[in-house]
Amino acid sequence: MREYLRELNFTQGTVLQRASTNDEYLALARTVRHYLMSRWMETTTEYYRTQPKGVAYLSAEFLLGRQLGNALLAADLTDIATEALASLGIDIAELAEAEVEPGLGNGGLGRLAACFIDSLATMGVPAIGYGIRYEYGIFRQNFVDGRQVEEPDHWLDNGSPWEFAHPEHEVTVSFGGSTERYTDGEGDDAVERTRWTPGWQVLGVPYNYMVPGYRNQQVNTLRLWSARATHAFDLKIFNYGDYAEAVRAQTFAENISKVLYPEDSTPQGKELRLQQQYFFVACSLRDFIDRLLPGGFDLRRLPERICFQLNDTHPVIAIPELQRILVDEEGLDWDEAWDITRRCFAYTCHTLLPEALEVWPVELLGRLLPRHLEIIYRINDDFLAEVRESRGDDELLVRRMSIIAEHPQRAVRMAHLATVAATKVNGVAELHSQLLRDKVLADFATLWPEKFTNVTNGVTPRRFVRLANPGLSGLITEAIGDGWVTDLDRLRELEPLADDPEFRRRFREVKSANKDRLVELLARRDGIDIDPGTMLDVMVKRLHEYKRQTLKLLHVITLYDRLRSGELDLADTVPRTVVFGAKAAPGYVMAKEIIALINHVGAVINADPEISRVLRIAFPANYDVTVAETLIPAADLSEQISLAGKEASGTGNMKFALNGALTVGTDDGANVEIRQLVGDDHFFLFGLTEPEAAAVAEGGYRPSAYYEENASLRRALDLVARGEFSGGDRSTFEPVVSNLLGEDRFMVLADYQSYLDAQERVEAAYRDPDAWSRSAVLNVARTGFFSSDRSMRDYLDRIWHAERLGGA
Ligand code: GPW
Repeated sequence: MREYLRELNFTQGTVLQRASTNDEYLALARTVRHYLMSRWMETTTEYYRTQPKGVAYLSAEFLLGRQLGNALLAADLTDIATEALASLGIDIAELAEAEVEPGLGNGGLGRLAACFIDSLATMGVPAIGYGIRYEYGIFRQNFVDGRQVEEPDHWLDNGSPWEFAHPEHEVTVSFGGSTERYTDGEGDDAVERTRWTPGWQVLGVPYNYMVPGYRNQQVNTLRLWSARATHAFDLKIFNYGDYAEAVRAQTFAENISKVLYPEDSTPQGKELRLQQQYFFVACSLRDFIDRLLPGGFDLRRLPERICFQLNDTHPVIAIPELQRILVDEEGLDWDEAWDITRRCFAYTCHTLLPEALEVWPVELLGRLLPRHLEIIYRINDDFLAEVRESRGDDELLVRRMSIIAEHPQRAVRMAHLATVAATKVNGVAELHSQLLRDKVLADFATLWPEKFTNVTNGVTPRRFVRLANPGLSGLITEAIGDGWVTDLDRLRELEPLADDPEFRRRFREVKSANKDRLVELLARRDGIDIDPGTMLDVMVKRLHEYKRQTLKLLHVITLYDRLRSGELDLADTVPRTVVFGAKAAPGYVMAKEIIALINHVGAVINADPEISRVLRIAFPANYDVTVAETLIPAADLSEQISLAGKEASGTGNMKFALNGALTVGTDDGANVEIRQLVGDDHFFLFGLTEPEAAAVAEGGYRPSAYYEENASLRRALDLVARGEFSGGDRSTFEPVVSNLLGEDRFMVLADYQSYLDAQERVEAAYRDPDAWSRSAVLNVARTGFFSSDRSMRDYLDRIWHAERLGGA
């Protein structure tokens, strides 16, 4: 309290009576931060002193979510702070609302990185996260006439109390220019070397963020890089007197960390994006070598000290960068350097969609990073020689495996580069890893079977259960103690309580209170009115055709159609609120059409005085981590309905199950493992399996056949086509309809009937609240496996072999 007032007065420069909510937030944030500071410094010095083997998680995205609640929780200060502020007449919840979440990621991939660094800190693993401090995070979504409009996310407007700039640790990063061969040394000692003369440079300034472990004295670091113009640029201002030109140059440099690319699973081959990628990995490698290793460290021993984990291909340019450092700067010979480089990297693949695999045109890469392109060519030559040696002269095979694609243009396949170099390659769920081995990277898996492994994703129970669902957390702790927060397998101990009527009643009470919280949030934030007495059926994730939001929508339209025609009795229908949350990549036209369609269908249904009593759509704009934290704990039904074989894992699916929602889902990604753990009776499975879907595709999929044969599907699609949801205008949603009827790449129509059947089972089950809550409790009890702590143990055992210091 004294500390808080001091911050308010001396740092924030205000007094209690005049402080704004933002002042109050900043003062509390600084108080907590101050409290964690000594742990942070101790953790850092301990790592430096003991030089254990650690992990550097390289990720272009860290979707952190708000920091205050998590920091208070980790420090065990929540109650103290709440009471102290209350005695000053301040509501801590209101104050926490002032924090703008750092949205430095797009979705699943970025949020996974945030969960992983939380677990690493909690488990006492020597780890550092490296990424980019985007000035603008993921755009803010608004709806205008139901259509998505993007607004910039200037999350740093009020300053962030969580970051610590370290301009004294700046790193210089080079781009462009040319390379030349030269002879180093004389006579017998003479060796041929390469010199890279860059065309331009920028500075990377690191910003450190605390990553507090849960109540364990451990605070790890997330280090995000911000681009600045070099001092040389500054000097030129004075030397040439061309002030405007120099400032322009500055802006040019700073553009690199200006904005997060908002494409998810569909990379944009933009030059600036490649600049971002190289910028942050070059800074990170330099930083690790120069600042985290002792002076004079022999880089031949680098693999004993670090594993660089590559979060998808975005940081893969780090591979030729390390090779360049070892060969060009350290003077190691190629083979020795390559052996070291390979042992320092591991690669996680997060997709199965071919269009999500990054490729960089040789022309672009060679212009931006000429030396790296040469190194990639050499890596490829050596690799293809190895392939020919072990597999004979199979030119088709060689072409398939080459790091360089020849068509449609010469380009570097980053996933191939990563796979060739990495010690281990992992997928993010059992099915996904299997499909990587069998399909996407099959040739590589044949060559190096032992390189491939799986680590099923996980989510942090601290944020997504303990913080987001205090009601459920209290109930669990009362039943089995609080050990589950860092040992989520202990949720198993709840299993017997699923048969305890009193426990189930209290579980329902919690769910109902969570729904009330959501109702309040949606009313206040979006002016959306929903009834907490209805089943909450939730589909939240990025808008992507493979995730099949349209399948959910066709179900809703069918319900609407049947209610309207009287085929379904209003009085005998389980009332539902279908909640959508989804951002579309700004350039993804079809995704944006689907958003508009959802909103238009919602407008029609919600305006119907009769039908809206039992069926409503709620689509709050700008779904983010903060909304997720209120939404997920309130959900009854979790929609995980991607076409089998397309969703690598999913992590929302885990968050819902852990918060006691039942899943309606396909046999895809981690759904498979969720269903195995919770049991068939407590999971609503539907749809084609991956082999079935592959067979259908093979045999020539004809979506129109389903349309012709299924009357209810036909009626739903016809309603859209006839303009029922677009004021009679048939052209508005024609592209969506004709895409489904013509191509339907993700087999929405093929799975429609199966999905409808599953939803009938959902409805039947929901009519028995006691049986439903028994299933819900069992979902919680049996999904402790999906803690990201367990994911980290798997990475440690299978990939990193790093040491754990203290920790839980
Ligand atoms: F395409 N994921 C994501 F693999 O959120 F790069 N963004 C992406 O750009 C990619 C994957 C990429 C997601 C997967 O779609 C999801 O299934 C998975 O749970 C998540 O990454 C974390 O592994």
